[in-house]
Amino acid sequence: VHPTATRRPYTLTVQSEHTSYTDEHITSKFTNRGANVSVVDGQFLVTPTAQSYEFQTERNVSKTGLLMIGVGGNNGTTLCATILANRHNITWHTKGGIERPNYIGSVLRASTVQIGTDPSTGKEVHVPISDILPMVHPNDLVLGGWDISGVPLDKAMQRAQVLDYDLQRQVAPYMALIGKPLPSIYYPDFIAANQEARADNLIPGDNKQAHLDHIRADIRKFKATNDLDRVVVFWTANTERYSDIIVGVNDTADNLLASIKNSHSEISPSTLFAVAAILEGEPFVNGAPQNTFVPGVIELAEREKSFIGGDDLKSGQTKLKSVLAEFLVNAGIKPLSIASYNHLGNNDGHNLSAERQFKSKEISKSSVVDDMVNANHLLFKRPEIGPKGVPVGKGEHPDHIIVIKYVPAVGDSKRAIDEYYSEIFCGGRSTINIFNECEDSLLATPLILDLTILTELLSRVKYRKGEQTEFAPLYPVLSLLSYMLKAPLVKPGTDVVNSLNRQRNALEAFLKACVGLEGSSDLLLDTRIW
Ligand code: NAI
Ligand code: DG6
Repeated sequence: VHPTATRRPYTLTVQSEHTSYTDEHITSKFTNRGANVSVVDGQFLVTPTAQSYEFQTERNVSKTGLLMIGVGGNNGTTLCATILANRHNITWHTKGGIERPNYIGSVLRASTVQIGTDPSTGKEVHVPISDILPMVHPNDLVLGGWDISGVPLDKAMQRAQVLDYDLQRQVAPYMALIGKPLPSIYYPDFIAANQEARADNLIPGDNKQAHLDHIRADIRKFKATNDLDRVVVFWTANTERYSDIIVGVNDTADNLLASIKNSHSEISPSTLFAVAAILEGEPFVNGAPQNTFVPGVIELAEREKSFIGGDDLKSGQTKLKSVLAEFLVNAGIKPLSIASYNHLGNNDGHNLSAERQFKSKEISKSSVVDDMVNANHLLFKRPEIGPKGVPVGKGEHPDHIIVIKYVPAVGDSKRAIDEYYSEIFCGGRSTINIFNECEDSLLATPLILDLTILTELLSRVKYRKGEQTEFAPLYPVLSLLSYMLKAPLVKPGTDVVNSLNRQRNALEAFLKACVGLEGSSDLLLDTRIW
């Protein structure tokens, strides 16, 4: 068994006055350091700030279920089959030899973090990220879900054509035990018309309140039947079109709930699933790009203190873009245009060949360089400031286009081509071309695992600030999930961070803070001084 696939006992102990352990909790003290900046007469006045916090993490990992909407699709079936292969240690033959199951591609299970230095050798010590705090092991997730297609999971896995035949053959009996997906909600206006033939497994009727109640009952039943503490509800179904945000319809929590009662046509299936999870007090994660989280959903999550995260899994092309764009801009090089093209032949590609569904994906893929560009006013002109102090227009930005084409022959093996055309020193030009052939669902599946496991963990972390006496749960919008998401949902009014490195640093820093480790490990002060 690959090391990342094995279960390990929790082994990390921080010996410090800032960290304490009981059978139930790990409690840590943390000082959040920053700086307030004001500009007076053209001078930056910077005042360092320090705010004390305590974090308390429940040590007992919840018995966790993962209910996927779209479980019969490529991601859903690949996730179930690969967990089963890991759980049952199934090996399979390919023309290259024997393959073993693993969790490569999962940040939590297959990447490490530096926790300090061994004084006897002076060498850095790295541990798997999943060793910092107690986390659910993917093999222990209880799996289930809904799909508008009633094809049982063993056959749905064959339909997806993602996994090698010899693995499919061996895992099929286990997939058959999960069986047929639960019937789901289908409002044809939201996904491409070319998906209609799949829709044979539907909750009857068109009453949206009844649909919401049905989904809520499904979640409760799954939780009770499997004796679970926590159920993460995960949208990995087709990309929907954007919903219109309409005042009085979906702009507030109360309006949204009333619109569901009235079966308003603008309430999408994904929004109904999100509302169902929130009302059941279970986390909801959106792995697709549409605006499931209309303002009413966010307000409802705040009101119910229920966790939400999204949007859209960030697997290959966009991850690379967030790294490359940051590299260019931080190197003082000015990207003038980024042209991104891809073609793919799976059912996701088929759905995205419809204009309105493509639009949702185009939006989530487009925003990924915005913060890096906005952070460098030496390269990119800021917007003019209007008479009332309000910025006029958006400021300078590289041309950025997204093209997606459906080419059935290549199946799940997406081909992505990106051109970065940049201005360099004294009028020079640089062109970088990337060609990336990626097995889409094998990149996406570990992200679903990471998002589920992190979400469960974050639901066990509480904090108190300064002199507060009570510990409180984290804010419902889990922006710490950003590393795995193309268009991260953040607390309203706060900035989105797209930089992959900053997203990863934030996650590492947060996990370390929860065990009382702070400070930048990259300062390496010992190596800079005598
Ligand atoms: P897929 O098309 O193979 O699977 C989607 C499944 O959702 C289908 O089985 C379909 O029948 C089902 N479905 C559609 N509407 C539904 C509803 N209302 N209720 C329940 N089931 C419903 O797509 P795939 O490749 O699994 O991707 C899933 C989603 O994840 C898509 O939105 C895609 O854009 C997004 N995504 C996929 C990535 C990848 O690399 N595979 C990466 C990033 C995002
Ligand atoms: C074509 O872009 C299909 C999409 O669903 C992507 O495969 C998916 O969103 C992953 O995109 P990226 O840009 O993260 O590789």
